[in-house]
Amino acid sequence: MQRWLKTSMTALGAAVAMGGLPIAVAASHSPGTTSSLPDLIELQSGNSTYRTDILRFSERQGWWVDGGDSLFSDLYFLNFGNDLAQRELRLEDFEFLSFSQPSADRFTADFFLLGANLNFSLTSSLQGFESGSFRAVRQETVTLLNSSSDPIDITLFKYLDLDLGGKFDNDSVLFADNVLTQFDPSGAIATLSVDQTPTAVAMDEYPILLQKFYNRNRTNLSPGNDSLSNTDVSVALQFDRSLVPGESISFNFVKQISRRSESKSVPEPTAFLAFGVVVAGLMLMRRS
Ligand SMILES: [Ca+2]
Ligand SMILES: [Ca+2]
Repeated sequence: MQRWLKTSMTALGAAVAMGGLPIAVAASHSPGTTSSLPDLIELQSGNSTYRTDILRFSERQGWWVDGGDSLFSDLYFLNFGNDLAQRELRLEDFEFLSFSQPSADRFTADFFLLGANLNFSLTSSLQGFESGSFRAVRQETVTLLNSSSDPIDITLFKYLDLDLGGKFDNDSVLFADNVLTQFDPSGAIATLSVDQTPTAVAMDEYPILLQKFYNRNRTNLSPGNDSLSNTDVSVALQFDRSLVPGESISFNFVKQISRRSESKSVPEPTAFLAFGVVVAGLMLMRRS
């Protein structure tokens, strides 16, 4: 039921084509790495599966924990310099460099942009746990390297939409001390922690934030509410940074899905079965 962007993508493509973006001209692929990026990347570990299109919003991506699907969007955008007419870039605007998936639970994708003056590297890993634990952890590191001879002012955005408990319209979220916590009435709870302090954190009802990243205007989030309740929440973090020549910066994001502690007692086999039926019913309702 995350239904909005499909039709907007065509207009978006036209906007990109007309935008005159500073996209790099040529790529030289490193030996020993994959020469193309999969449309959909899948990670698996223990009780959890993560499926993602890292380039663009996709309804096919998700994060499954013990069979329950938390519709999941996790996207990055970048602004450069101070030209207000230049909208932010998406990963699909970058020049693809390499992709590797050394194991079922990890991948790395590398890009460059600005005429190869900036490298963007994304490493993503999944850690699942024992079946029935309703717990999984994803770690994601974004590294930016200024390989030019000039300073680069950069803004990194991380957009996040996680629909907990199989329903998208009943979540709440709060941000404090660089930790974002999301929860819903089912008892499902998710956290995102980051080792860098954001310039701004915005939270809003879907799809307001996503529209900001997919329209033609340059996005600049302003610090706003630090909580939002009982709706289809989505969140964006903004990091303003400046990189001198040769400088790199890394952002480490850790996302965890779990139940509240009072739900962690091992359920009776019959109760567990009933819970599974409820979850399956919710998924069917949402997708019908
Ligand atoms: Ca929910
Ligand atoms: Ca949501």
